[in-house]
Amino acid sequence: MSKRHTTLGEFLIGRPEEFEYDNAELGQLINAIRLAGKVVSHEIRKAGLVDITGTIGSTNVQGEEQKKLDVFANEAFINTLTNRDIVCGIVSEENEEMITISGANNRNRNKYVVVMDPLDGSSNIDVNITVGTIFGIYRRISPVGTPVTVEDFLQPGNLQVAAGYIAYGTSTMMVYTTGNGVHGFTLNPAIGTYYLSHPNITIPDMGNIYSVNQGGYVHFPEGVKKYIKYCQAEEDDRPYTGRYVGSMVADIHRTLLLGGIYIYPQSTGKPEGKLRLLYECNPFAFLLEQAGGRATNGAQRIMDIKPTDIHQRMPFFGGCVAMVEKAESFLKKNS
Ligand code: AHM
Ligand code: MG
Repeated sequence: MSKRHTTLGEFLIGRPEEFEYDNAELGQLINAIRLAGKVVSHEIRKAGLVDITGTIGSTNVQGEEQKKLDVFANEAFINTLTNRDIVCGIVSEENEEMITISGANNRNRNKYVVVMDPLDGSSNIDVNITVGTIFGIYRRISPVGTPVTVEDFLQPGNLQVAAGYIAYGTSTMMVYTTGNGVHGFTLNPAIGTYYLSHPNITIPDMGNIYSVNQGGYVHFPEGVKKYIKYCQAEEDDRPYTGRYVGSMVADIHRTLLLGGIYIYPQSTGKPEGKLRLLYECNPFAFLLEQAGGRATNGAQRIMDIKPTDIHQRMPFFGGCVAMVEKAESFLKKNS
């Protein structure tokens, strides 16, 4: 007898406990994200076939070259989120300023803000490696009926009401949390439906993979260098295995499923690290903690940091609790 599989749509309707706030609205919002994810997934699957890879010659706010697919994904998510009367503002990696959405009849009644990296790891597209979309959702703090403000986006990650990612890998998967565990859904591209494939993802207590771009080794803080040497030492259950895709969605997805630690530290050239607090660090911190893991900047819980800028960068240490704590102990000893 064939097994009955739950779809993402059924999952959202069937779990009223899923959302702390307005179930229907947040459900619609997640629905909008899953829809845009399908559109982007479809486009990415054609990337090697049509003239869509390569750059378009413009740069984004971080001074990085934008790829055509970055722009496509950004527009797909912005359009899908704007078309529903739920979101009052968006911060995207691809837009320098926050995007204000005044909603139906310009009444500014929409309650949620979305932070997103529409296509993370996009330098990997031309070589057919996994990329992803990352998102976090907050309730606005400015009064309903007034335009969204930058303060609505500068909330600490512990106020996220939902966060997740879509990995465009060998399969397209959407993984999200609303604070009730982490659930993963795999897209069946033939019929355009996501099925619950990974219910209640929990990160193993301990792992044997460390993930860091060692090309920057000489510029890392002493504590990080010593922790890397610890990972490589032939002692106890080490050396650990090194794995680094260079696509945070793929590296964290693996870490969630197999355990391990993912590090993007500060360095002499990048004193704040590289990753963005709002739309890279915080969503993954929420997911990792919900899966039973830990995420810090080496000293402080990521989700307790009050952002000061919408594109702020932050060092990131995330993964199995024991491994992240070990890395932190090296940083503390060598500070
Ligand atoms: P992006 O948002 O411009 O794609 O940059 C973020 C990406 C992450 O996905 C990845 O972990 C990291 O940059 C890789 O950076 P590096 O090449 O310095 O290791
Ligand atoms: Mg990114």
